[in-house]
Amino acid sequence: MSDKSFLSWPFFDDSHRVLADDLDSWSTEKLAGLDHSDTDATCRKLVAMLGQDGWLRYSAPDPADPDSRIDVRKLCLIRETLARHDGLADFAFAMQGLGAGSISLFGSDTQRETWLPRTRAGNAIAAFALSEPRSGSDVANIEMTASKDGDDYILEGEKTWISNGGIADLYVVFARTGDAPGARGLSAFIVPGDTPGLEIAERIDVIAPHPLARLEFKNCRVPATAMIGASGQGFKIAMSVLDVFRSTVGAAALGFARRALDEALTRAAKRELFGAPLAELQLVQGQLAEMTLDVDASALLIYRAAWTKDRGAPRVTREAAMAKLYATEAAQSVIDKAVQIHGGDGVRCGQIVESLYREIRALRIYEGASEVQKVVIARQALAEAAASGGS
Ligand code: COS
Repeated sequence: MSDKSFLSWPFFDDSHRVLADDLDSWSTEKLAGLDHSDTDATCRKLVAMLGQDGWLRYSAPDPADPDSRIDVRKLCLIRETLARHDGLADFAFAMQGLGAGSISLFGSDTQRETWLPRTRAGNAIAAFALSEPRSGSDVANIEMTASKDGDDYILEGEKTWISNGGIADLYVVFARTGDAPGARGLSAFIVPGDTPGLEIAERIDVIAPHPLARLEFKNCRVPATAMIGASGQGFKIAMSVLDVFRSTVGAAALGFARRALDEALTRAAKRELFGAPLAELQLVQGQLAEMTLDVDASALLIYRAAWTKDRGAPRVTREAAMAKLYATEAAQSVIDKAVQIHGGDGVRCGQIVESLYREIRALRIYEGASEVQKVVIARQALAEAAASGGS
């Protein structure tokens, strides 16, 4: 049983506590024993389940409800809880939010009304297509082009490492419209998965399987109405979406770390060594203490970032970068310790800590590698110091 005491922290209200409890019960009932042998099929099934049972309604606001807005604390609680139960379930939920995020935050009424009811119901799978072979961390260097042709744009180029690539019904694609060099020359487009000229060039296998692909766009024509926001706004749209969803990556890492800690605590209490439970060895106690501390420190940074955004801060770039950086790096360390406490069983295929060890690794890379988060944090600290006259 995971520690739930954090739910009484002042970042949350009763609606958050009820959500976390209800989803935990749902996950225990619905995710145990899920067959993962066919990743695409399982992912589709998970999106449908999450949609049917109402969890995806938190991933994008309801276009029919003017008061509906993204609650980042709820997104984080959902990712943390799902990740604690099943990494692919977390992925399925997260990508619906990230994929639809540009439409939720910047789409026109028509775009929101067309797509969000479908992503919220789990009837349309969404993907966020930003990275390219030569621009993963350096977004301003995107090479893919979108050229105006009458009332249309023609997309040419490549995207890679695209989560849900191959199974998505809609891709939000960032391309160069040439309004200005660098970051100011990008725009965002909604591209339905069956658009002629969009091809799945390669499926990419990774150590914790989930749908992932390289996409090619050749003479791929979309109407000008597919553009999200204004021409040239693409970089800011991408960054603003990442500002919301980066904290949730930290939350997923936190879910993995909590599960690893739970597994390690159980193991340490049950497994005997030198005539006593492992838990009585002070070296093991030291590891358990560091793991518990890492979990709470991560949670504090994540829910600080989420609460700050929910309170209406226009930008939480620094808070979200800290949450993602700290929680993903800490989770890697927590899970590594859990593997060590499990001894040989820790690296046995099929063990929970073994799969957590594979699941966590990508989170230190995607949606802004740890090094990018450090750049973001340092730049802001330097800018603030310069603005206040330096020290
Ligand atoms: N929200 C809104 N606007 C933002 C922003 C944010 N979070 N971050 C930057 N901007 C704005 C800046 O204010 C600047 O605007 P002006 O031109 O009006 O001054 C503009 O965008 C360019 O910003 P900046 O100069 O910081 O851009 P850089 O090219 O130096 O890029 C990093 C900065 C490295 C931080 C950015 O490219 C990044 O986050 N990279 C990682 C991307 C990523 O997560 N990739 C993984 C793919 S998604 S799975």
